[in-house]
Formats: sequence, C-alpha cells, structure tokens
Amino acid sequence: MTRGKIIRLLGGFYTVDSEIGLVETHAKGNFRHFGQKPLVGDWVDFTIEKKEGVQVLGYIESIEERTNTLLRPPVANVDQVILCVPVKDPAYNLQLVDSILVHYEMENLPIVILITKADLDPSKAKELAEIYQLAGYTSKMVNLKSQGIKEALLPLLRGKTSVLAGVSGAGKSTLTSLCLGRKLQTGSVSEKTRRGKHTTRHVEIYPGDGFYLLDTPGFSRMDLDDCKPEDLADYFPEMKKQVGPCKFKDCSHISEPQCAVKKKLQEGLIAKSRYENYASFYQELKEREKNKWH
Ligand SMILES: Nc1nc2c(ncn2[C@@H]2O[C@H](COP(=O)(O)OP(=O)(O)OP(=O)(O)O)[C@@H](O)[C@H]2O)c(=O)[nH]1
Ligand SMILES: [Mg+2]
Ligand SMILES: [Zn+2]
Repeated sequence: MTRGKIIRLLGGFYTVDSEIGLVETHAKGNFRHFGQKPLVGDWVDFTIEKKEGVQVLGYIESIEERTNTLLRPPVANVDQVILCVPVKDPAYNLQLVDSILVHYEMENLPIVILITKADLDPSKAKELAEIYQLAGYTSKMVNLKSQGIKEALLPLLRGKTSVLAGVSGAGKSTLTSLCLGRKLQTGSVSEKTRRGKHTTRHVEIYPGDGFYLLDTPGFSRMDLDDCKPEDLADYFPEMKKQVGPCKFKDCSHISEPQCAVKKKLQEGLIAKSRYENYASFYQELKEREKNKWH
C-alpha cells in the first residue's frame, strides 16, 4: 500500500501525488456503499493494479481522517486561504472581500490577504493592505511581476496546503505559476470579458517544493452563509466580543448606546469600510431571518 494526496479529479480518475510519482487511481466501489467519496486534498492509501508504460493505475483503498472539508471549492485538508485582491483591473470590491472573509472565518481557516497588482496603483494598494492589517490579518501588497517576489512569497507557503481565492483576474494563476516555477494558463482580463470565460476551469492542487497550492476559478459573488445575525461580529476579528464590553451584552453594534465597537470605529481602530460592510451584512441577515418565518 502506498500513501499519497489526491491532487486532481478529472474524467472519473483521481490523480494521487505519492513517493512513486503521480498515479491515476479509481475509488473502490465500497466507498460509495459507506457514503464516503474521496475529495481533492484527501490523504489516501492505494494499491497498484497495473502498470502501462510509465502510467500507473491504482485503486484507493482508504481515506485518512480529514482536518477539514471545504465546500467552495470542494477540497479537504486545507491549512490556509490566500485571498488575492487586485487593486485595479478588475476594480476591487471590498464588500465582496469582506463576504469572502466571513465565509472562511466561519470555516475557521487562517487567511492571508495579498493586495495584488500593486504596481498599478501603489498608494491605493498600501491603503487596502492597511485596512486588513488593522483588522488583524496578515496583509501585504504585491506586484506579482516584480523581481524577487517568489522569494518573498515562498515562506508563506512552506509546509502548508493553501487555497487561492479571489475574483477572476486577481492573479491567482500568476502566483501559482510563479511559486511552482512553471507556466500555467493565465489570461488578460479584457480577453476574458470578451469571451465571457474564466481561464481557470477546475480545482487542482499543485505540488510545489515543500508545499501544495490550490488554484481555483475566480468568483464574482459570495453568498453570506447561514450565520445568525448575532454571531456575525465573531467573524470580524477586530469586532469580536473580547475587544471590550458594550453596555448591552447582546449589542448588535448598530444603534445601541455605549458600544465598544462604535467607539473603536470612532478612534480609527476599525476601518470604515469594514464597519459599513458589517452593518450591511447584519441588516441582510436580519431580513433573511425575518422572512424565514413568513
Ligand atoms: N501588472 C500586474 N499584472 C498582473 C499581476 N498579477 C497578475 N497580473 C496579470 O493579470 C492577468 C490575470 O491574471 P491571472 O493570474 O490569470 O488571474 P486569475 O486570478 O488566475 O484569474 P481566473 O483564473 O480567471 O480566476 C494576467 O494577464 C496577469 O499577467 C500584478 O501583480 N501586476
Ligand atoms: Mg486563474
Ligand atoms: Zn456594541
């Protein structure tokens, strides 16, 4: 039996990265019987069934217990999310960024934010990076076309499986190619808009030198998950309950007096955009809750 990690699901085959190289495998029928289905990112044990030239065919025998399972993208055993936010081309959308952050906070995943294409508007890129540093995130501005950027990014990736997230055109595939040292398909934004297509079409984990990177197709919206409005602040690290006591224990930080979050906002310790998006998500979740009973 050989151990490996599923890096791709394509045409009914699971490609497993292992010490004997990449192996095309099938899942044994008994998985379906137990309602268990292998996922990209799974660590598995497999047996080799036959060898055809260099192509090896195997069968997945067992799946190791997962540390986590993401639905979007559908993968297992992710250590962190790297959220790429382009400063320009396409225009950044902080409401989308904050909804993506809430989504991954709910998944309890560490998040690193990269403000990409910083070369196109360095001062704005710095401003954006600072918004998220203030919120407590690791947040950097990057020009993925600059010298030495690979060396700057590799320490972030080492020893981990990272998922790349962000809108189409954010530079996810560019970053992946750069860190792997080989070319992947990327496309210019205008080209994609014209064809109405994304460059990256499927979920695939790329094995790097001491890390795994998961490139994903970009998305333009993220629905707020089933989050209770009163729990929303838990997914904004700078607003979490421990920041200081509000007068009311069940304070929504919207209109109550003596609110610790509002005070922090006034002192400039919470970014205006972050608070505004919190308030807008809160109203949306409240509406949703109300409509559920009608
Ligand atoms: N100027 C500049 N261009 C960049 C930078 N990063 C990426 N690009 C360019 O932006 C375009 C889109 O990059 P991709 O890497 O394909 O974007 P993506 O996030 O993979 O997009 P999807 O696969 O559609 O989700 C390409 O033409 C890149 O060369 C950057 O830091 N600066
Ligand atoms: Mg891409
Ligand atoms: Zn409050």
